[in-house]
Amino acid sequence: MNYEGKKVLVVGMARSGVAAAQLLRASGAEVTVNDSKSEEELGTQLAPLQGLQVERRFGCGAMELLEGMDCMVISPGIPDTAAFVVKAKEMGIYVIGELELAAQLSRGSMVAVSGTNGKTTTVTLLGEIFANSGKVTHVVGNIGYPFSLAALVSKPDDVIVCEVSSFQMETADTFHPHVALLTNITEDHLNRHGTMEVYTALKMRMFARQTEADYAIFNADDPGLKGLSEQVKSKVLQFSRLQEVPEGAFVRNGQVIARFNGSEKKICRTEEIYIPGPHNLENALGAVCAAVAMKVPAPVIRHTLKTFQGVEHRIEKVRELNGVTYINDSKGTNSDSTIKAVQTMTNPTVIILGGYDKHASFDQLSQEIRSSGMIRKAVLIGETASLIRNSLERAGYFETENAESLGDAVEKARAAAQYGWNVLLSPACASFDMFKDYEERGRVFKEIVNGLK
Ligand code: UMA
Repeated sequence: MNYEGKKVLVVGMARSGVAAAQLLRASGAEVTVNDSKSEEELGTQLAPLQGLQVERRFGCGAMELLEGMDCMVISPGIPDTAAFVVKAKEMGIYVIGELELAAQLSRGSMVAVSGTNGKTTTVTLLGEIFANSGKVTHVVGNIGYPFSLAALVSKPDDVIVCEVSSFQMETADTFHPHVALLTNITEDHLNRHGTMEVYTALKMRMFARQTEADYAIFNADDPGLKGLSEQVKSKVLQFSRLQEVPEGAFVRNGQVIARFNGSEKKICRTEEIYIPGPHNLENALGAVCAAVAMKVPAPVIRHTLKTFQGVEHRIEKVRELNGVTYINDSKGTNSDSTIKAVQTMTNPTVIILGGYDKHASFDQLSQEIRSSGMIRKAVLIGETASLIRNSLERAGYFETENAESLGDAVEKARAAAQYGWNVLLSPACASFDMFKDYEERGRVFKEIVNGLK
């Protein structure tokens, strides 16, 4: 699509929308920007629009701005079922998401990563692998850096590593990554997508435009992905920490092996991988597949796996105080992610749980907490506090206490923790009831913990 001279409405003026407006102006579009919040509420996030020729319409809905538009670009936080989105489509307006826009206008080879968990670690690791191989690399998308900003500067030889969410896939019709990787699928975002079938189908859209010249990578160990690799037209690679796979990456006698076009390469031993836990071994194996498909030499992959230290807010050690280790896992925004954090704990732990209600079940997590033996107390916060308490009690776990705020939760966890224990923030919920996003929640947690005397 050529946006030169087109009238485009950009809805949502947070990270994605602001970046989309910049990209559209650079492409010669006539841009109107809109947010239901007022200019005052939006505050400094509008700073990048300074000096940009765009029409500003804040503090109103998008419905009244549709007339005369050729195209509308929406942010991931806006569902495609929103009344003004449905209306725009009825009016014949071309509606796309920010990710789709950026993908259309960017240059370079694209590697996309989606899945319920492990996306951020995998894209960050891949970003380091490609950068270490000498490529100009852009790590973009759901990770928090809008793809549109990279599209403004990307060159044909660059590599773009894109973290893709199901929200973004609702409005991504021509999205076509050369390599696409699915980490796993477990229950999440049902408040928006309704059913697991819809959620899974959205993740699978990442492969829809691929051809035999492209690569589709699947986690062979994840029951949620069973049968999905049969739906794609591209070359399939798989990864597994439990069994050998026909093509892809796996572990044999403690050695990570990449098998590609029938020949095998030793990458490294599993204990050389810096990031800990079985879930991180899966992330590393997925990244090995994508890197090999992109022809990165094995020594570069090996070096990066040995040195990559993981991502902020994911099982991140904050500090030790009076023999208690405080761990920030604010990125634990769904039950499966928190289960993985619980499984990584090797000392008695007080967990802080709860947040925004995504209508998910906590029963599997509750079973894990009861059976792990490591979780000595759960301090509950946010909208879901009583839902989680009920679920834990159904599982036979009664060591719970409610807290008013994150600060109160840290105090209560601190009081309960004994020498040698952990205090783990891993809420199993999104943060939107109390914070802007999981990053803010993680930062606040770290500030509180670092302020403890
Ligand atoms: N808005 C309107 N009208 C509406 C609805 C919303 O104007 O009808 C406005 C809001 O007032 C607000 C803006 O839209 O100003 C919010 O847009 P947004 O929620 O899309 O926020 P962004 O900052 O652009 O963040 C988005 C992603 N957010 C979501 O998917 C909810 C970020 O993913 C992503 O990092 C960012 O784009 C950069 O590309 C976050 C997320 O929570 C991390 N993702 C989910 C997850 O990981 O579980 C999918």
